[in-house]
Amino acid sequence: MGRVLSYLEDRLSKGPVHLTLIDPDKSPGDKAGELAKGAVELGSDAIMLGGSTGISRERMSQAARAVRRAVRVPSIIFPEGPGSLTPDADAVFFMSLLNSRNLELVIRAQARAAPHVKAMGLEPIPLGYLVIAPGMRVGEVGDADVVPREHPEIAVGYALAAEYLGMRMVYLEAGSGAPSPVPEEMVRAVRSALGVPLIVGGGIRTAADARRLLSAGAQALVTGTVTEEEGLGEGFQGIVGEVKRSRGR
Ligand code: 1GP
Repeated sequence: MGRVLSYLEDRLSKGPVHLTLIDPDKSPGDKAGELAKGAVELGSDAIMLGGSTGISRERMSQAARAVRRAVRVPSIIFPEGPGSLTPDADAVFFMSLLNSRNLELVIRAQARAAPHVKAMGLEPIPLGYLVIAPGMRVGEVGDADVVPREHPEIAVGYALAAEYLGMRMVYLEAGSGAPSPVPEEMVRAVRSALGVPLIVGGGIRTAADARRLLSAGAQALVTGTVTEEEGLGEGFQGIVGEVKRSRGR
């Protein structure tokens, strides 16, 4: 098993984790490093790099180098395609957009990217990525057949299929900036069926959001917008605080 996956699994064995998503377009270079440093000091467990569309390799590399200088926790590329890969990060969520209608995002881009991942020495973390309504921009550009919020059983089917295909984690994504996160009912249903760690992201803005998702069984929470819009203030601290608190239980 790769170093970053073992780090995450070790942390997850002790309780939930928090992942800070930094967009190298919105927080380029040293700004990404400063944000990562602050987030990790407050208790975030790893840094994800990605976000908006069209991040160039140069931008991704600069941000990854700055993050590597600033913190000791792993940096993981959250890719939008093969163009944003860089050897300056530690790992990549090697993911399939499970409910995309576009084969490009299910497997074809991955087939083109895989040899580059190998050549770069980036650790691939196999991940099933499922877009839940409303899905926001990723739902649109990903041509996702979004899972309706009132149908947790559909999410359970996809999540279990991902596990049975050998993916090591499943990510339920409501979409960056979603007005509300993935419904608790859906998180609960998926978690009770799933044997691999469950990541939840999209629309988590407050400590109360985090608390609800954690008590429904989310094992990793991803936040991006809250830091982009409010910095590392009350919202971010409240979310990370909830993750740490539920780790202590
Ligand atoms: C997006 O799930 C992540 O891919 C984070 O979403 O920006 O809404 O925190 P937010």
